[in-house]
Amino acid sequence: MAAEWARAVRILDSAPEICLACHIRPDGDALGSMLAVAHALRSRAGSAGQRVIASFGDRPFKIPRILRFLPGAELLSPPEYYPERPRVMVTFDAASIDRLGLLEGNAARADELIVLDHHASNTRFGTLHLIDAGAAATAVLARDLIAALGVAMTRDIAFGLYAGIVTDTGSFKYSSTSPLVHEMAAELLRTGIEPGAVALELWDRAPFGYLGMLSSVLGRAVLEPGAAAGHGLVWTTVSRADRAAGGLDFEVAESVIDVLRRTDEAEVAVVLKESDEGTWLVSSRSKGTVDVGRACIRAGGGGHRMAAGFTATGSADEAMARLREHLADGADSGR
Ligand SMILES: [Mn+2]
Repeated sequence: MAAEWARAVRILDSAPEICLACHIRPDGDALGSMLAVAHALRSRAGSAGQRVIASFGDRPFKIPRILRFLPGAELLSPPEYYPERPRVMVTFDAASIDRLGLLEGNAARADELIVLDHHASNTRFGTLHLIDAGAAATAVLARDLIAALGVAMTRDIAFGLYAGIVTDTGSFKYSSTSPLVHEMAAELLRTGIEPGAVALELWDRAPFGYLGMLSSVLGRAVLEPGAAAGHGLVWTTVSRADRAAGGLDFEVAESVIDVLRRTDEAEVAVVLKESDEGTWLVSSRSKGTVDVGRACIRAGGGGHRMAAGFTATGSADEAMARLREHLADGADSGR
């Protein structure tokens, strides 16, 4: 692993142009990690004469509303302007190449493809892999990369990294929250970023229409005590119609799972979110007994033991039937 890091630094030190990409519909870890590294590379670009390009493969190219507070939006460019065949490309938080969306082909053609990730399900699609499934977030690896590049921590870098660790540890609530995560948080907070301001942007605000959406979505939640091998399942859907009523973007659906997962009677919580295009993005959370990562990988997606997801065309009921089947024997594995 040390040799891989040294090789990554050598590649990044000598590249005239570095192309960064995170997974589509980026979350705080994907975009935060990428922007942190973009800031770090830019800060030394003057001396190195390097060009830095950062993007993600969504069309329309839209930074999720809750992430617009991150410094560095001006460092991003739409995927249309991405080099066709990057000489050096780095991916962030993408477990497989298809998670790069419109930039999948660019990644496949890249001469050097450095994969920075913490998903156990990572398919190792690059030429160099900086992958640690034990890391709480890709942001932890991004911090290590920035340190290896010899760039000092700044407030702009810290914003992205902090967004990454709070997103992936659920504000230091998930069991991925290690002493190391808190040590890293301390290092980042010392740059002067305010945790309250980050939390407000990420989770603690929404338009009024959100309340109505939440009310309908939670009101039709279903509890299936016998599902997930008897460990219990709670689930609901967030349709386009639910969002349209309040004029809400897709990303507001992301927070629903955090309410659902409180259910005492269910080990597994699932939210099916309908995209503007009509596909279903299925998110699942486990309290630990059931491996939702394994179930979602079988359903064609990816993720971790405690948090995972997949995408489904067709109806929500079909997607749910598929997941129910995979969850039926997903209990107690790996324990
Ligand atoms: Mn992540």
